[in-house]
Amino acid sequence: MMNIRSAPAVRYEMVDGTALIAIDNPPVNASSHDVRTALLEAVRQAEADEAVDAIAIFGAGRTFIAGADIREFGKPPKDPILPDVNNAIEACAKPVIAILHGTALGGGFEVALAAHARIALPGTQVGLPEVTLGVLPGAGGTQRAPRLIGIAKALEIITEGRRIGAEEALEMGLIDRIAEGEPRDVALEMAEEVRQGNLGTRRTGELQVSPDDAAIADVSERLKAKQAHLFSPHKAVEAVAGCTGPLAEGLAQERALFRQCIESPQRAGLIHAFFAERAVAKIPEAGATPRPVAGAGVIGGGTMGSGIATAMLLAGLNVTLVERDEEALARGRASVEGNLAQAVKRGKLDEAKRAAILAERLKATTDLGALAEADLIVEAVFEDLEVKTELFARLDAIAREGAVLATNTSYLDVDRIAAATSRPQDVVGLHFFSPAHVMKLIEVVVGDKTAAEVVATGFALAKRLRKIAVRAGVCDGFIGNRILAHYRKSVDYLMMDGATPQQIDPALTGFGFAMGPFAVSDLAGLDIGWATRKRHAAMRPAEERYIPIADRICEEGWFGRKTGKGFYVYPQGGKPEPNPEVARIIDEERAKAGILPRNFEDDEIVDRYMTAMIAEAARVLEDGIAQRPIDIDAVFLFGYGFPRFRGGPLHYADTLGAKELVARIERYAEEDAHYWQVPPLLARMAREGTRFADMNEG
Ligand code: T1G
Repeated sequence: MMNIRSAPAVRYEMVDGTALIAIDNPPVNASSHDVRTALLEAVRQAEADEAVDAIAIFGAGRTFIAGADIREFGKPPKDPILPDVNNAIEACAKPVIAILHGTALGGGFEVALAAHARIALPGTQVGLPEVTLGVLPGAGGTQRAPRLIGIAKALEIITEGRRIGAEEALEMGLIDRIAEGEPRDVALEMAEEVRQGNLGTRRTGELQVSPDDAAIADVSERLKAKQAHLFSPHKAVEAVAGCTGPLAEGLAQERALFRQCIESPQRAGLIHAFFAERAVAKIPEAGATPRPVAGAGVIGGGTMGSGIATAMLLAGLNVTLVERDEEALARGRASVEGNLAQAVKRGKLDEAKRAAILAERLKATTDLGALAEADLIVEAVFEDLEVKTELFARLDAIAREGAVLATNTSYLDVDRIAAATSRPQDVVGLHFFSPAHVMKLIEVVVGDKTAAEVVATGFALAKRLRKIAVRAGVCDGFIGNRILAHYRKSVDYLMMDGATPQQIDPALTGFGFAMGPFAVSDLAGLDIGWATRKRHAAMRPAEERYIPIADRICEEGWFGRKTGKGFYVYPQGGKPEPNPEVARIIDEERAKAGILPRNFEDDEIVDRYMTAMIAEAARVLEDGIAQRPIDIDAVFLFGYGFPRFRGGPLHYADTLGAKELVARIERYAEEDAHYWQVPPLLARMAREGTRFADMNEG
């Protein structure tokens, strides 16, 4: 065995004529500058070594290269850039094989495409997910993938950015073989297969590809319809379209288009969203040991309770569902069964598993005592402080020592609920978002006395449910609903002052929201907002502008989609139309208030809406309810349909700058000084020239 030379991030070994190049850059072998430099040098060294007649590249640790190092995006590129490394691999005079395992994605899979053959271990996933990060395969993927699988298939996997399992990749022609064993052993075995002529090798770039203008036109049409507001998928199609010419020209065009994507604000937003999803787990209690949770209790089988129970069952937990009487229990159980049937329909679960879950892991009872042994109990009963404190007092007498007692309240005071027990340290808020078995966000609401390992248990449960937990402090509405309650008023004011719901909603979907605020209210049920406004009535400051339009709609019994009428009317199976009655009510209320309606441009609608959201988010930060701006971004990205390519409200705020935001608020304050107030944090940022991004470290 020849000498082993090592370089940062790459290990080089020569064994019986095979050069073994192991990428070793934990945690995911991202192709950082060190990796690219050492990989290129190792390939050159192997090519020059007469004793070498085959070269194998594989990953150490849990995966092959999982992509470019996205922390380098936005910084000046440092040679060797990955396209150059891949071109050297492809041009190598000796056979180069790539042994894939784990998740060979993006630039990692592009290294594999430049190799002369690709072998995957079972369970490997490959893919070109760059568009999900606002870029495109920029290291040869748009040129080499079509040469292996044709333009149509390449366009599909590149514009969808999906992961492809080893079997499907083999069938498509993206890989050449699936082999069992450790990557290093498979590398030696496959090198021998090449020597024996049992494994063909060829340069992907030399393969011909047939033009397919129809596929390009189809995808372009689809993207225009579905993703008009996104930037990189269209550029990816343009890059692939160049693959029928000489490789060098196609690669040059790909590089130019990739650089355009790198410079786009959408890339910054999507990368921020990628890191936000992971940053939120960095909490003060991260070092605490979560309590084990095998069996959970869910109290309340309504929409939330049955959704929570479903999410837990799908994650493998045993669940005891408790309701107050047989009739409610039957409804709750039926909701869980319905949710699971939907999961089967969507292909998320097979029929046998569904049956097994219902037979073995779901218990339903009206006896609260059945929760005596539960490791964690979540209540999702009626949103009333008295009801919840009474229930927690009962649980205190029933639950075993060390059980985590969680409330799913969406705004009530978790400390008041905890105080109803002798164990406030075991009480935490787990605010799920509806539908609880679909929405990714959970706000973990930490009470004054909540123990660190109880917080850690909430985060561990969220991970197990494949959800994203964000740490929140106690206040009315925690992070998301508190901010929503504030900025939602901005559109009521706009409606009162001259805009209409059917102008406001499209202005905001044009910004990137999946739905406008009035359509969302109709979907959620106008009665919910009505109840919130009634709850706040006693505390509402006299100076606050109150808009009675939604109340009047509710007084007519129009609660939105569920009653067929709200801000919009919902004809059976037809498209929603503006409710003409609402226009009448708006006119009446404007007349009563002596308001002469004025015109609003879409941009001003968006500016007011976003400025109100950012202002309240700044106050949530000042009050310590959210740890960092990135936590608030995560709440809105994963709980409120905030457009992912914008990165979240505070990432978006940084694109405007604190000075601009303060100026806007001061301008709007001339109409309404109570609603439009400059948060001290924002004023300070404007003075100091700082950004929310500066507060995300640590
Ligand atoms: N670059 C830098 N850091 C990365 C990274 C990457 N590509 N991928 C993951 N990390 C960090 C992540 O932030 C976390 O850090 C830790 O690794 C574990 O990640 C030229 C331009 C690979 C499936 O899109 O999908 O190649 O929080 O918690 O759940 O054409 O990470 O511990 O500090 O997610 O096991 C294309 C992105 C890039 C893959 C593993 N590649 N990564 O999931 O662990 S663009 C991707 C993932 C590109 C080329 C273009 C997942 C994973 P920390 P994790 P995981």
